[in-house]
Amino acid sequence: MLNRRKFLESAAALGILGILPSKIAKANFRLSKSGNTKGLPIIISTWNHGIAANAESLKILNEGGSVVDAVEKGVMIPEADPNNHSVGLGGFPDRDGHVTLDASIMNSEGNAGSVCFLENIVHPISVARIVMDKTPHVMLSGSGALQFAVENGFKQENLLTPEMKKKWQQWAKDKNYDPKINWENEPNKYHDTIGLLAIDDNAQMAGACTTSGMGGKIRGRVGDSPIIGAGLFVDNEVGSATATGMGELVMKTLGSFLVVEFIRNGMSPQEACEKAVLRIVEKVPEHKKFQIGFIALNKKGEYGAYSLQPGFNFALSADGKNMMIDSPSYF
Ligand code: SD4
Repeated sequence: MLNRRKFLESAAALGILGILPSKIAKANFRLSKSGNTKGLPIIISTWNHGIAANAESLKILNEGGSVVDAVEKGVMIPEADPNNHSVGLGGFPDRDGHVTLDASIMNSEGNAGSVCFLENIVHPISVARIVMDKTPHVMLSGSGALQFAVENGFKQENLLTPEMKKKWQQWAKDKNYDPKINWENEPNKYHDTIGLLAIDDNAQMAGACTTSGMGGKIRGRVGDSPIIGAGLFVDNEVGSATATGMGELVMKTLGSFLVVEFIRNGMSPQEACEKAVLRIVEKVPEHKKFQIGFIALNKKGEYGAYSLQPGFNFALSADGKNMMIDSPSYF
């Protein structure tokens, strides 16, 4: 198990200690006695595609946009990228060749919106946002979510790009549904779900999570990402968390809610992410076969990340820099 001490040691071995601890130190922002924040905003998001998403989020904040605008617009970048094969347009399809999308969003007022099993819409996160802002509901699914999107002016388009159609046809020859650790990332270095958390310079928090889910999944399968409390949870008084990896494990433990509850009970975001991964280890016997990663922020702007397996990384935008950091892991 790679604990935080070992994580810092390995960071030192990699020669990044001079950078990383100062980043960590600077990221451990405290609310000053006057209530003003120092060093905010902070944006954190999953995987390499987080760099571009964070940059867009930060731009929105710098232009005076709200924190919920920032998280939505941030994750729209990978959603629209046809070369990103785990989110939105160009996502790896389900077993039957359909790209089906899940997304969720939460704002600082504790409101939530989500869509699941949504087809033909490039930006499920924006549909989730409208569910949150304009309806009395939290979650819309499948054809109902699509109907709602179209009624709200979203254009339908085929999300299965020619490249992914070819890859799916190749895969479908034996339809061997055998999800493995970091499975979506092989063999073409695809990257997973984007979960993005932000805290603005007034210490207001929001989060967004969007994905095409498990490639080759059974048609109709919905993962953790649109389930409030599983793939995403934001409590503006306490902190926020989001998850990536095998959604079934996150759903069985209500992972993101658990991380935020651990923070509420006094843990740092790092400790909270570690404890949530441990919960999966303790409760889900098949955990060894899969990857899970959590990232989290607390109200003070401290962040944490932890995964089950090595290989998870996250993008951190803080103190005028936007950088990738490898997460410590249980195994
Ligand atoms: C899901 N958690 O649908 C998402 C996708 C993901 O690695 O992150 N897969 O289960």
